[in-house]
Amino acid sequence: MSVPASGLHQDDVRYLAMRDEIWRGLAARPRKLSSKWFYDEAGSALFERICEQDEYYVTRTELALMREHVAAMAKMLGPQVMLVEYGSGSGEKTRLLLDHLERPAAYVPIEISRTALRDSVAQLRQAYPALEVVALNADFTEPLLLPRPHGPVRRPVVYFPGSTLGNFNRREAVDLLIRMRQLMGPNGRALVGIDLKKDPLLIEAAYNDGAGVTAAFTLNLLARLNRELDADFDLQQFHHRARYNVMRGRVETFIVSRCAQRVSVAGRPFAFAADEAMAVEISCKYTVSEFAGMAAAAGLGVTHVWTDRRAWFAVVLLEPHPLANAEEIPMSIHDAKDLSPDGLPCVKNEGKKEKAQRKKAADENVDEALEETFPASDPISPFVPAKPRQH
Ligand code: AVI
Repeated sequence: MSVPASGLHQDDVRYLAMRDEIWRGLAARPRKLSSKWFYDEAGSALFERICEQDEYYVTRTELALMREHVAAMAKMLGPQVMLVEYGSGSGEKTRLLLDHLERPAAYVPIEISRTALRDSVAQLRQAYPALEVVALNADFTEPLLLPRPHGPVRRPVVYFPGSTLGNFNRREAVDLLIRMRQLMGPNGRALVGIDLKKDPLLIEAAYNDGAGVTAAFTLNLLARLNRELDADFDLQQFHHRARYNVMRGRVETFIVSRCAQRVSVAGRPFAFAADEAMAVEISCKYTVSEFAGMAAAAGLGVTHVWTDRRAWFAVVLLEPHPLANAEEIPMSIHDAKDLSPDGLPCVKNEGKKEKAQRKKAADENVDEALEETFPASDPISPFVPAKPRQH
């Protein structure tokens, strides 16, 4: 375990970062906590159960799509792919891809939860003993460097299944796609799973399953704060609410206070009014052309779309815009010798100053996710290819 120069233990740094972010979210109006806090061990297990619920069509639709088209996908990606997955993924979709890829060069899962990463890597190493697996314990929304596997790599391919991109607002999603383009480099490709717009009732039911698993998943966020930040939320006094906002094309999930109450989080008091809602998740649904517009804003072109017969879900193949300026793309390969003490490669993070600036901007826009829509006049400037250099 590394000890930063300040003398603080790495776990203390993580604790303080979590505490400060949660405090900021609870102090904001409207209150807003990131859905990334859902995924502790209990939350990840609950998410697995959500995927098995009849109402949650997302997982089984994507899986069926993968089963039907994985051979075609693998053929388009070609041989000696370094498969880089956003998330820990030892699941069936990853295995389908690995089974069909021609001589995959390496598999690189990028996962923020160390335990989830360790478990999935152990399973994958067992299932694919000949495959080089290099785990990155990192946040894929941050700048990353890829490892350099031992064997030859023809192209890196970023795999981002599950419609997890939909959990980011449009600006964050475009930023993530830009990082993806930078990470994959000019010859790279990305395979991204997106949930498509459909009957609002079907979508809303998926986030309000009859067995109450999604509600338990949402409220586990409060239980996690009780466990990890010494908070005293009474879970009986809050409820889950998920509604599909048709105009914004997204499910918006809230935790609502049943009564006026005071809660303490890491020693700081917060007062909730009766029926006050706290935003905890968005799950964006796209049309293929909306998604293609976001990809274009990030310098990526859609080269193929696979969708099911009902057009509920799509897996999209992306490649860098041919005129994306190579100079703007930082070198994304580093030697895998840069290991943390427990053997997982470290990633190079942005500097303190950049991080502070980004955090400040995020604080100022804490409720941006609530305000955001998909208008044609979206303020995000589109990707403009750099002019070819004159020699
Ligand atoms: C992980 N993510 C894509 C899921 C979704 O559909 O937004 C998380 C989830 N939240 C509630 N149910 C599922």
